[in-house]
Amino acid sequence: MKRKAFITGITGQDGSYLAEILLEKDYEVFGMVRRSSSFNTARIDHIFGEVELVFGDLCDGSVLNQLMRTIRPDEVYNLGAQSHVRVSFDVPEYTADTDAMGTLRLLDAIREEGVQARFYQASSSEMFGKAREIPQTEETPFHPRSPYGVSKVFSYWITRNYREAYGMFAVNGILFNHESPRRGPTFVTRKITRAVGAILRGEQNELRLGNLDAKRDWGYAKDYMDGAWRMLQADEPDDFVLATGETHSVEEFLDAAFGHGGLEWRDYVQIDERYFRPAEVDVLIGDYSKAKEKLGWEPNVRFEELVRMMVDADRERGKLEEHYL
Ligand code: NAP
Ligand code: F7E
Repeated sequence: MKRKAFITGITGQDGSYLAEILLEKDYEVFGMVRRSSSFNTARIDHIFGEVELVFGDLCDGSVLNQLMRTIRPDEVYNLGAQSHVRVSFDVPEYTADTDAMGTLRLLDAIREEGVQARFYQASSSEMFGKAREIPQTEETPFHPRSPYGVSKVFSYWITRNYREAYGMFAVNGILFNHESPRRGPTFVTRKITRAVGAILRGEQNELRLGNLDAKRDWGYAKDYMDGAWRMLQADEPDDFVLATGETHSVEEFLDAAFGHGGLEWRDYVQIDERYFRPAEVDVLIGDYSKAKEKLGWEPNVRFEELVRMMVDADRERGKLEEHYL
């Protein structure tokens, strides 16, 4: 019998890569999607016939219970979230409902329905926020700096609590920023690489950005979803950092991306107050040695290659596809 996996957030960047990885491993893949007035499945259209899509929402507990009862998955990956940090300041209550309470609803649906599923929670380096040490490990204390980060801290602890209280195989993947040509267009990396493509095609002549000094540990989303799968195959449930161990500023990303397109970013970039955050996370850099030791996981794609991959994809992309991705 095929193993069954249930993914929330299957229409997102990570969900689309994870679905591909699980299909390659011969899983039966169920993905929860939200009803939308416009198409929201562009990232998974190429595997449309191979996955089973079901409607639901992390804010709707009764549907989560019903889905767990009827599907009875072997593995549950909770990737669904209002994942934009800046937007979480605009919609804090909705962010907490989805990103914090949604995790509790899903864990409790698994428990209530007596489903023997292994559970993966998409935890985030944003939980480290105003980081207490460099680099950050599984032991670094949290100091979140946004409603998004605070919600993810709740989800981290409720996942650990269900593991400790009910013996569930429930794990946190503490993932540092990970990007790809499928990254949402309003995150800074993709905003930059899309702009390079559009400038080279003569469609754009300005790029408005916020804080260029922030530093992030940027990896490749597909590598990280392989790590998420490995966490659920381990002998014991545990929490793991996935990162590259390198940090770069937004300015360095601009240098690399515009440089790869043969452009000088200073000719195009304008600083715009709108993109600054009420509280910022200045520097993140992760130590992935526990994942390397216990899961045999390492990042394959590093900063320079990631930037080139994203710029090349956005250079080639036609206008229509660019609109959807
Ligand atoms: P993403 O591209 O923004 O995708 C988010 C997904 O969640 C989409 O499928 C979205 O559906 C869905 N979603 C949003 N609100 C929902 C709700 N109320 N109920 C059910 N589904 C909902 O995010 P991502 O980059 O793939 O990240 C995946 C997960 O990892 C998220 O939980 C994120 O917070 C976390 N994470 C991401 C990173 C990173 O660097 N990418 C790092 C650490 C942790 P629609 O398509 O309908 O909007
Ligand atoms: O910002 C700065 C901004 O929005 C990165 C999510 O996947 O990773 C992501 O969160 C940095 C910040 O990602 C703009 O101030 C400058 O310092 O690309 P971002 P994020 O906030 O790090 C974590 C790990 C997650 O868990 C989240 O889900 O770039 N920045 N100018 C800008 N950021 C944006 N978005 N837009 C700008 O114009």
